[in-house]
Amino acid sequence: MSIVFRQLFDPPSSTYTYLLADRPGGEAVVVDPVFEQSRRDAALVAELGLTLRFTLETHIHADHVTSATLLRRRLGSEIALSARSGAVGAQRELAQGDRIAFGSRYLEVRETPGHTLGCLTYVLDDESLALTGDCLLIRGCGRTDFQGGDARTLYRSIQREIFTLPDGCLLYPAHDYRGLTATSVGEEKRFNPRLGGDLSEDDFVGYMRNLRLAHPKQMQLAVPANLKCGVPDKEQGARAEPSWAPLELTFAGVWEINPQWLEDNAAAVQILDVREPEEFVGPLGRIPGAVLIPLGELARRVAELSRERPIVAVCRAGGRSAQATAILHLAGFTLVANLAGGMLRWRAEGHGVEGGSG
Ligand SMILES: N[C@@H](CCC(=O)N[C@@H](CS)C(=O)NCC(=O)O)C(=O)O
Ligand SMILES: [Fe+2]
Repeated sequence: MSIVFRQLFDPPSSTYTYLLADRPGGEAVVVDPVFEQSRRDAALVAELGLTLRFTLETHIHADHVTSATLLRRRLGSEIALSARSGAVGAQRELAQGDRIAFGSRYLEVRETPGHTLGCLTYVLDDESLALTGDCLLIRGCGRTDFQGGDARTLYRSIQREIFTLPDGCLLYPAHDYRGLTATSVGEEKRFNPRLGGDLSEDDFVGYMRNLRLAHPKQMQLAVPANLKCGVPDKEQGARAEPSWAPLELTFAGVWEINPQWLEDNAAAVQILDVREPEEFVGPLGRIPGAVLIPLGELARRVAELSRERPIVAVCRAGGRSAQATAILHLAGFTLVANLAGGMLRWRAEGHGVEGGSG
């Protein structure tokens, strides 16, 4: 069976996070997860039916906080990073040649310092792809002016550990600032403007000395947090999670509540049915206490809803009501969720119905 591979993006930091699993429904690793995207990434793992074994860091990031600890708390994954990273709190400290097994596959660890002291490149067992972190970027490379960076060290890491892979080996970096997604060993050997073609180590050092990049905006916050594997402080924890109900975020980006919670807490929320009027009085019936505002009328009728009490949107199968939550968010409502599975699941689970047949 074929491997599962997903490239995920965090727009504010231009970070790529990678999900790899040995097979659909198998064991997975996530590389370089971003704090603000932890619910999204956990949703994808769940929707694909995967068991997350490890979160891996390619290095201590200066521009975003890792979600390694958040994912560990949610999914029980182990945290793995370089023994030379200086971080505390990992379950596994990695060094050259280590293998990270997930199901029937593994990633091989290669030490590629230069951007930071503890940079790692992860190479898939068959050398068909490698995750290079900020060591080698697409037609670029990681900066070498902080966190123990060193241009000569980086040059030698790339030559020794990456350019010795097969030319066809695909390379996936931790960042791209132009939206480019992948490259290959052969391409970078020829076309990397900093060290490809006939360029020498001294050419590279000269280039890197004159990069003149501003320091990452998040650096003061990100580095200390990442040295603790992204343990959230109280304030961050509160900001990340809606607290009025045990909501689940789908990979599609919709916050959902399960039918049982709604049945138990119906009195505390506004139940908003967004189906058409004939469906509201039709055979599926409706949830007791639901108010009807058809989806097409919602945007101009939001004033009929309270902003203080949470709103749970309902439709036949959960699709139109998901769009209703988006409309409500745009209108400034913050306490909003979609009823997962709509009336179909509500009835299948045997919850109370008003009207309807059967
Ligand atoms: N402007 C970015 C800085 C990005 C940055 O410095 N990225 C690092 C990776 S952590 C790098 O090595 N960039 C290399 C480059 O842009 O050539 C931010 O504020 O986050
Ligand atoms: Fe970096």
